[in-house]
Amino acid sequence: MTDTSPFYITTAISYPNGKPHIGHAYELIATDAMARYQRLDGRDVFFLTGTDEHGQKMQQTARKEGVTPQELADRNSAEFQAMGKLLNASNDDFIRTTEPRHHEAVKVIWNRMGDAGDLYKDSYSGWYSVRDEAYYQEGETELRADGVRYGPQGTPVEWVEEESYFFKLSEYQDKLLKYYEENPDFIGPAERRNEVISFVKSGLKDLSMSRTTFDWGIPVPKDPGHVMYVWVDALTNYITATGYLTDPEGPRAKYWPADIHMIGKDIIRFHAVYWPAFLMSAGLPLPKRVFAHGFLLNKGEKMSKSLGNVVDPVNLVEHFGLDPIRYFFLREVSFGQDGSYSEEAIATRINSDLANGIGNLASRSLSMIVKNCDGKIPECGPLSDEDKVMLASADALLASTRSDMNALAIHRAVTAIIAVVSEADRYFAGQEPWALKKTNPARMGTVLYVTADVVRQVAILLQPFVPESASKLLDLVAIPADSRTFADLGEAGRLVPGTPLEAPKPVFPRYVAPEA
Ligand code: ME8
Repeated sequence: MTDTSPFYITTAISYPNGKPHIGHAYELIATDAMARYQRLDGRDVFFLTGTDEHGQKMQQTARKEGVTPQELADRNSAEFQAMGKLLNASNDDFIRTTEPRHHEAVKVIWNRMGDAGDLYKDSYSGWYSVRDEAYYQEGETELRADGVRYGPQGTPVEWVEEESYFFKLSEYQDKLLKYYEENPDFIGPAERRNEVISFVKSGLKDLSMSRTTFDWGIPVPKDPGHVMYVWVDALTNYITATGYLTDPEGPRAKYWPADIHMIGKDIIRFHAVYWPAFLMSAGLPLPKRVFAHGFLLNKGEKMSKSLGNVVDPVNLVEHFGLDPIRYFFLREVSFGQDGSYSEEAIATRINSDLANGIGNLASRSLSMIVKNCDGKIPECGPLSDEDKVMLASADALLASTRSDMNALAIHRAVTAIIAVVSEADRYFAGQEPWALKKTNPARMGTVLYVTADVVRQVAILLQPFVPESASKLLDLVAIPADSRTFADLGEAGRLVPGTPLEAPKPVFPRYVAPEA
């Protein structure tokens, strides 16, 4: 039975204080692959991404650039949306936290926390990192030789003293620990789960929820001298877009709670501590899973707008092509761990797995069909043991990739698919269909049929990762648009003998480095 239930997946919403970098692209590509996988597997998917437009960092950057925060947000949010198009992201919505729908939802959640008795006014004094938009305990900071105090992520902190609303986070310590205990999959991967549990066990202080020393944010209801702390507003985006709070009878309310919040490891505390506590306070269902991917390292160094070592995803895509880049990051980086990349590594991957792998298998087998089988998918004769083993490997991919994807081991799913391509290469070489042409043409037809069906299944399964190229592969084997879902894998959708094929065009060209 196909599972057609709702599946809601989100990326973090990015700060549009600069253009998107490759870290943002990576998160979007990985989340897109998961969303596409679930859609092809029958789920009713809602996939959300967007921009996080309020807060002190936005206000400071805008001032430096001599524009208003809204102008800065408009300009760079457009860049993030353009990046989504460039990356072929299949998000169903793009949320901006400056939109009226978001202001409305944030007020509802704030009032619910207030009604629960969890908000009170006091004054805050402590350390704040504008770059992280985070409060830190003194013990988490460090005064370095340069005379500057830094927070745990290596960003400078400043002393803040102001009137503020507080959230009674301290009262949620035990509730959160109990929740983590009862829901072992709530936080992943395991390193992040351990990190969060030890942070919560070390003791939670009440959280400052509003700021009074600047005004670029959502005003606190009935106390407009305060704007909400940007993370209160930012986290709520996930629920805003479903209309769960503001349009409970609407078509998207069914998507809350989210199945997966996909984020980077630097923002796990906000998603796995503050967010569930806010939701508990507001009496709302909690997301099922928060999964933190690692950081992409540029020559071993963390990239960030503030460090200025940002790699522009547009350049990378223009240089290597979109699907090769998507493939590289999804295959090369163990999802959940940090990943390093270089032009050489990208080139090697493209050539070994795509050009020499699936590209070559498809072109060799399909051009033999076009030349030797009257341009039509051949009849499949009686299956030998080798044929059966080959088809069984391809048929088994749905179950194995489904379990890898559910475990967020994206790289393992991709690896398993490409392993079947290698197996098919060995099968094809071992069966020598070119030699059978004269001696046993019917047997040649069967070998080509089996190989082409492996190409079909591999192409169906590659759609989440390299959507455009996989679709070209499926065109080569003449699979109609309505027979490309996971329900068509295995026996159900076997190639139909007699279907005409055209001479295959190359789908994955070899990467040749431009002359220096
Ligand atoms: O944190 N490699 O926004 P952001 C991989 N607005 N991922 C990276 C990365 C890198 N080098 N650099 C950043 C924010 N990311 C908040 C989120 S959500 C309610 C609010 C990831 O623009 C980062 O971990 O700084 C985060 O998941 C996303 O990019 C946006 O980062």
